[in-house]
Amino acid sequence: MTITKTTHYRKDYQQPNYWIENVDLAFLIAPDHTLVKSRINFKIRSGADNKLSLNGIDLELNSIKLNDKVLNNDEYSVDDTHLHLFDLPDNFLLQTEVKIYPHKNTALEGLYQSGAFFLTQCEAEGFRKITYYLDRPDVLAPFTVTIVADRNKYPVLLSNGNALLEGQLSGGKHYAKWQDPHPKPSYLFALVAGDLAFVEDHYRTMEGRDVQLRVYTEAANIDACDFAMKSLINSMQWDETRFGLAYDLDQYNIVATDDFNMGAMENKGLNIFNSKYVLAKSDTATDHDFIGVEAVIGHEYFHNWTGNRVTCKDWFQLSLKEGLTVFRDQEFTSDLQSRAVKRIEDVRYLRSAQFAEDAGPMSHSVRPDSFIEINNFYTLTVYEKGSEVVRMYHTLLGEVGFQKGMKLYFERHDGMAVSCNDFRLAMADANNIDLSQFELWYSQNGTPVVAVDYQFDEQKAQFIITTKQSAPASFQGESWQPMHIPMKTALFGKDGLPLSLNKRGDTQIVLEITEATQQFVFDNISTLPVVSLFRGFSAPVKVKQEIDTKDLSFLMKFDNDDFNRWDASQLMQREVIMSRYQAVQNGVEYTFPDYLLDAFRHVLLDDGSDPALVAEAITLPALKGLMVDMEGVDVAQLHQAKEWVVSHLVNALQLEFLSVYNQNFQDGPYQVTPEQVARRSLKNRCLWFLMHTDQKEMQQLCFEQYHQSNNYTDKITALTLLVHHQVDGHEQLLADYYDNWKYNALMINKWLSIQATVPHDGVLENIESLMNHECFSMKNPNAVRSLIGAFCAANITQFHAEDGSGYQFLADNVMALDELNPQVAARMVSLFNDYKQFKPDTQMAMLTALKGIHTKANLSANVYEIVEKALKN
Ligand code: B3K
Ligand code: ZN
Repeated sequence: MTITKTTHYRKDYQQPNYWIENVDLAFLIAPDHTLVKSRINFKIRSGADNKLSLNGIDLELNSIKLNDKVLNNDEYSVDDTHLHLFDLPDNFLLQTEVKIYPHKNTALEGLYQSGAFFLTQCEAEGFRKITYYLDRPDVLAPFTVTIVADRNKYPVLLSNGNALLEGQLSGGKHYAKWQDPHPKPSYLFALVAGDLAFVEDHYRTMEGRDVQLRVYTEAANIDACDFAMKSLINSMQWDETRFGLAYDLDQYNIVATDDFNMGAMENKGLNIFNSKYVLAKSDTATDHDFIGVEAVIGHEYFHNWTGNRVTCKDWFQLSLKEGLTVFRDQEFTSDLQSRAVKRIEDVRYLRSAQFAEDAGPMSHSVRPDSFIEINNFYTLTVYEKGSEVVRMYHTLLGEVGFQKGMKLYFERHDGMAVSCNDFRLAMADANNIDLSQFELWYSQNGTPVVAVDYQFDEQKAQFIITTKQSAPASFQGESWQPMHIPMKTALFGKDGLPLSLNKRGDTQIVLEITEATQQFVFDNISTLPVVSLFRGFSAPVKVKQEIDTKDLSFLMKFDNDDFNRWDASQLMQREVIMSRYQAVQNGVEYTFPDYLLDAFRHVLLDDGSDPALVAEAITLPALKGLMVDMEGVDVAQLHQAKEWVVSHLVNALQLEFLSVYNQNFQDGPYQVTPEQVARRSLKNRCLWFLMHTDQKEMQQLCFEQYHQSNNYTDKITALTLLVHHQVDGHEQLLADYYDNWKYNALMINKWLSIQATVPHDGVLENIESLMNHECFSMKNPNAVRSLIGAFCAANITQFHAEDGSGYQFLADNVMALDELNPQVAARMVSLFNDYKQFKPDTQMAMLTALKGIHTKANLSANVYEIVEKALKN
């Protein structure tokens, strides 16, 4: 393998010398190799030089012809990464044949094997491992693809677009020919060949096109595809009603595989999915899994317009398609499930993980300026913060204005490869507003800080909000410029009712912060109001304000913004955990405050509340979320501070937890409806608290839930609690589980994760022995993530064990994995990126592990880039 570690810069963008008019590929699939024959028509870009370098990695070139003439050795050259051609005519046909070895491909990039079938993953730069090509997103061409393979072993042959022909060949072979009329970049190419079963349905688009829909999987899993199919139909319908966008081919195929580096891939007409986001049945999938399937099916489907029809000019513009498509999938889930829960979950994740990324060594802007390995930039910043940036247009313009912007964006750019700026200009022009300052959301990295202050003048009946925005510490540019920040705001009177804020009588307005320091004046405010700011998390910023517990309690009761009501509860809980943590550190007393008990009691017993929101409100902040704003963290002490809070709550409120648990028990058939999901999540959250009592009765309750429930959400919650609390009998449950499910990879991955996250000493030895278990393979990314990833990312206290064993474990496995699958190895090594948050000796131990990786010979560019940046930081 060739390892180049060059930095690529956004400013260096140049169009290619040639464009591609059309592509005709033939794949001859044999068990131990594949021949790829290509016929590509090139046309010079006017004014460009008559030479061309095509990308190609790990290809054996068998033959090369230009306009039907075999090229001599001196008419081209090949190195580790390119095929170079010179003295070319303006128009020409290039024909090549290359040999590749998919069965040896453990990086799962390009054409590879999963079980008994072949499949591809080309984004970002995998196509160059298939054939010589201009493997860049701004080169768009229509593709025709012929696949030839053994008829019995590979009865299903799929590629992009519509099926054109199929037939039998001699020697037990058959072929299929596919044609994709929509010009596309190479990263959207896909091919699948194997023995797969499918479920089929149809959808008639609003334009009257009858689309055949299929979900393919290995035969053993065919009974778990119905929910995915339903989700696909829901996605097609939703995109028509909410965005006015219809599907544009006669076929839509989805293929599920157990061997995949990420969640799924939006290849035109042929999505390839990690089976985790396709297969779901009530006895094997949790509510969360079901909603995840729906969201990812939606996400990939929505890419058909935002990504495929309009794609990215270069990979620095990745957020153009990803941020926008995440926004669209978030809205899809919000419209179909609980909008408030979705928002809470997304923001919780953004604040703990994206804020951390933006404060660490990999901090980059939504539109990065440089990278070594593009696969390292499929980040939370590009995806989740990118989605928040899109959401801010929506907040500023409203649904109608936003959709006007979308319409203009497609009118201008359908069939093109464009930039984040093009999207911003479409939003601005469609609404006749100036969004030039908004560009800073794409160019400045780090999380902006907004400090807020209030003044109230009773005499004048005037209330003033002063905002000061400032640069984050991680900002890497020349000089920070104030950003355009929408602050959704409401004011509440003492009676808990929202005040009218303007002549129209609006009780919520979007204040636009554009200056470093700014004042917003409200007249006719006769008594001091309680302020609800950044409602619904209207901008991805950190807010600094003095807010007392009285106001937090008030907002928890009266704020009519679901998100902010939840946020008030989190702020209060956080405050108590942090006070205890600091008290222990300083050796002083701290008494558990009654107000937190009152708040919990109020939330738990308020019959009028949505159980989903109650469940969220009683979920204490996770350690990762707490750590983001801390320095010198002592993980063990922080964990103990949280446990101290939990034990106080559960001692005082055991009866309440138990009664809410019982009230939310449900009979009847399992369904993934917002109502049912809400009640299960509340009930299971109560069980989580009750298990902290360590009482036999509560453990019994947990066993009963495990044995009697009719759904996997309840079962796995109970099992996890029994295992994590090491309740007598849990070993037997784990053994039975394995026996029941050993042929179901997804179920076994969950079994691995439960064990990887046991928060007790000895867990690492168990993990090491599980790595030798028949069910585990380092070559399978899902297994790696479920065992090694779960331990390092979710078992915080054990990963950060004082003896440094967790860090050594991660480092050793990153190095082993890097030989097999650099993309996954790079994800794993990123778990060291937050090392600066910890106390000095923890930092040192993490750095030692990182340095160990750095000295390894032949690191992939993927791992090298992450480690290098971490060490430079
Ligand atoms: N576009 C793909 C991600 C590709 C990742 C390449 N390392 C899935 C998605 O975001 O929809
Ligand atoms: Zn995507």
